[in-house]
Amino acid sequence: YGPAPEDASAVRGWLAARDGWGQFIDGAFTAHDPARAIAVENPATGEVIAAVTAADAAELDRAVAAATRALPGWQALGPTGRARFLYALARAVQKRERFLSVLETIDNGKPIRESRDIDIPLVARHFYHHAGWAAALPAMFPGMEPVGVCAQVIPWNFPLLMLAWKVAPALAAGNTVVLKPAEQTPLTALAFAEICAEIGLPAGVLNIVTGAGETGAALVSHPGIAKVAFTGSTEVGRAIRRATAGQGKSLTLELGGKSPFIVFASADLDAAVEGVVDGIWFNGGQVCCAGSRLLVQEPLAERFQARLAARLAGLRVGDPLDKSTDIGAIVSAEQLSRINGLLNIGRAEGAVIHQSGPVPEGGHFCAPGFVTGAATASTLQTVEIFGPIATLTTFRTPDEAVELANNTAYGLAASIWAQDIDTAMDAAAKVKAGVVWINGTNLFDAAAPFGGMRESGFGREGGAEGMLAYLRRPGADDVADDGAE
Ligand code: TXE
Repeated sequence: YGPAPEDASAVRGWLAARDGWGQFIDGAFTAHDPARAIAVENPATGEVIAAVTAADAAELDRAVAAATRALPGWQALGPTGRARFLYALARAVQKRERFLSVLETIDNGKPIRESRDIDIPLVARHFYHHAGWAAALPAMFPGMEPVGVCAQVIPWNFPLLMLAWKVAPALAAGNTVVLKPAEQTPLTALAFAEICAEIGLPAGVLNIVTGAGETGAALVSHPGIAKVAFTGSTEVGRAIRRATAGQGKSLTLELGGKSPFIVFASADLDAAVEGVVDGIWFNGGQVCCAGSRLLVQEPLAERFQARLAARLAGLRVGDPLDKSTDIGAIVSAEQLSRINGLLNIGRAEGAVIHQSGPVPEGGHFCAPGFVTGAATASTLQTVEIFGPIATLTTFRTPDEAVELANNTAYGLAASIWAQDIDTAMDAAAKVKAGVVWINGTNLFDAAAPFGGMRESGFGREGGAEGMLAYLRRPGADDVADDGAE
């Protein structure tokens, strides 16, 4: 389905029903304070659609206190008691799939096809999966206990999905949570807060506070927090690690990337080109594990580039609510100017940027593309662009491919394309990345652990590893990362 008029009007009605949002603390919303308002805009139109309140120190104290009070009751519910709530959350998300998809698209700018077919279904799947984990926990990890009150800070590229990745395992393990969504995209988190209240999730188990970086910084440093989970930029990840060092908090960081997308000569050309569409043009390239460095083996390179250019010309950039749109709006004017700034640096450094045609006016649109002629150590090859643009580089031998792939400070993901499976498997073992896909890319599943190495951070989300990040042995602090890794 595309957004039926009634879906869009339900969202508009929901947005219009409030002048502004306060914090979701202890099961209820506090009053909005216009003096601390942060405007939320629709990136496709620039229209201001809502206002949230930047949480102050007193509100953060109240949120952490509510989560602390809720902890014993949530733990006393036991595995099946908690599983029941996680199933209820999954079902409630499914029931509101259309509403949440439209809201996500209006708030973030991503195409409705993506929020409808990927983001929101994966949110439901994540809660279902972790409902199972809640029930299975005592058998799978006997003797382990929840960590305590968790502070979770998430970015704007997959707003509700990042919430699900963080909240579902934390609650399944018996922790309580204070979560801060990104200031650009807080709305689906607030809609989720309403869902929590509606299904009767015990008050204080999940608290949602809004605000920008200062709010996030104050939250993660709060003395009542036992564990911090962060997804966002490497720079902020570093700041959080520094700020929490010595506080005895457990920490997981999921940061940026510059992931290689290696196409060997034996690759199925059509499949590999479609892979690029999913790898760098999906979500406008605003994906931490985006395949942003295309490495193509020489015999295939010319045909690959021609095919890629043709595919690029066919992409539709525009209204994210139109179900035929491939590429929506970039999340904010700031992010768009960051992308354009990097492209200008690239041009000055001698790179050639191949972008598709003109983009619509009035929103933060960016023409997708790819870059040739960028030297190995140049800006476009080394800095995360976080937009719909990948560099294209050729290589001769598998060893050279691996060397180029690992020539980065990051280590989040890699995608390898080859019909000759031995070559693919050999390269997969040598590429330094937390996740390696073969003949696929950007594949996520709640059962598969995801996370990085090097400057992409540490810790895993999803699967058994993801559950362990929210558990500890009684009396032990051996799971704590205290900044001393
Ligand atoms: O991220 P920030 P930004 C990368 C990407 C992008 C760049 C900047 O390259 O262009 O980062 O994006 C909160 N203490 N990624 O500036 O600032 C902030 O409010 C605690 C990759 O938007 O890292 C938001 O909720 N929290 C990434 C969250 O951190 C702080 C996704 C992320 O914002 C804070 C997003 C502080 N000192 C951007 N400062 C990925 N890994 O997917 C900010 N925040």
